[in-house]
Amino acid sequence: MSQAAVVTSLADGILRVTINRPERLNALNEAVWRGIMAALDIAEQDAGCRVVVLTGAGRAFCAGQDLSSEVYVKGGPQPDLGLVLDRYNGMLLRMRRLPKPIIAAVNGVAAGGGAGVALACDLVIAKRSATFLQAFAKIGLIPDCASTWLLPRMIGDARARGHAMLAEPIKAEQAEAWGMIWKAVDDDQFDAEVAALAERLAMAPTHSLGLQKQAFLASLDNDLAAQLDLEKRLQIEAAGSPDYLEGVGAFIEKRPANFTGKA
Ligand code: LHQ
Repeated sequence: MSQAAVVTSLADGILRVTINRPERLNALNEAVWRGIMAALDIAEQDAGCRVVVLTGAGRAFCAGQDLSSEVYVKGGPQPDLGLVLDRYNGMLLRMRRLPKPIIAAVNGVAAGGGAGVALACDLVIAKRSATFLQAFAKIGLIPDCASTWLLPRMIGDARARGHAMLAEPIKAEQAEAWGMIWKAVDDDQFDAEVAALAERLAMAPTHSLGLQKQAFLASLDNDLAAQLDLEKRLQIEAAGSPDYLEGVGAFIEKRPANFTGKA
């Protein structure tokens, strides 16, 4: 039997999603897309999931689209790239809209669409030895999987253009310094740091983190007045959650809060 392209496990509030094609550096194909979509079904529907950790098996996070299948036929009629990108676009929107935090645990190179998938997560933590590569210019393509939208907002237009047009790998430390990722950590500390971050978010007020995601996503398009209105609406909703009462109660009583994550 062939191995699953994506392996998922749910325990202690943490849904761990591992892209599992290490021999192809976890390149994306239809099976990987289906596996991540199935994991997002679990994340959306299972109240036992309070945080998602997305990572790659072996030495890479994800090398982007599998260039040996689905998108290239030597000398033949070229496949429908629009169909392939429709799949990824839908997946990326679901990730951004998921009302729970997603950690990208970048264990190695994140290239092409794989970089986009990582950067679309809420918190990106990377091994110091990992690199981010907008590989597209090397093969005559443009950055996709949200990179042209995310990068200028994250690192500014000048760096985004240089990073994409020169298609040179950026070290995790540089990515952190540029504000492209949350944190670069020593390789031997990576597993422990990812576990600690995931455990912390699994005990967080999940519902309000989902509302934060809505606010941050909308802020990228809203003007100040619209964003203030949205903050007001979402804050009123957050204040209606049991975790608000628990959080304030814990503060007053000088004890740790015990959040349920519920709405
Ligand atoms: C691969 C891949 C790969 C297949 C390594 N595919 N086998 C979506 C859909 C529609 C339209 C187009 O756009 C997209 C989005 C995209 O993502 S397009 C961009 C696709 N990705 C790339 O262009 C990156 C290609 N890979 C690389 O540049 C290098 O492999 C990196 C820099 C990621 C890693 O380099 P190395 O560490 O030197 O590893 P390697 O190149 O030796 O790769 C190891 C193996 O993995 C090798 O196979 P082999 O049989 O020789 O051991 C590679 O062929 C295979 N592999 N990436 N994307």
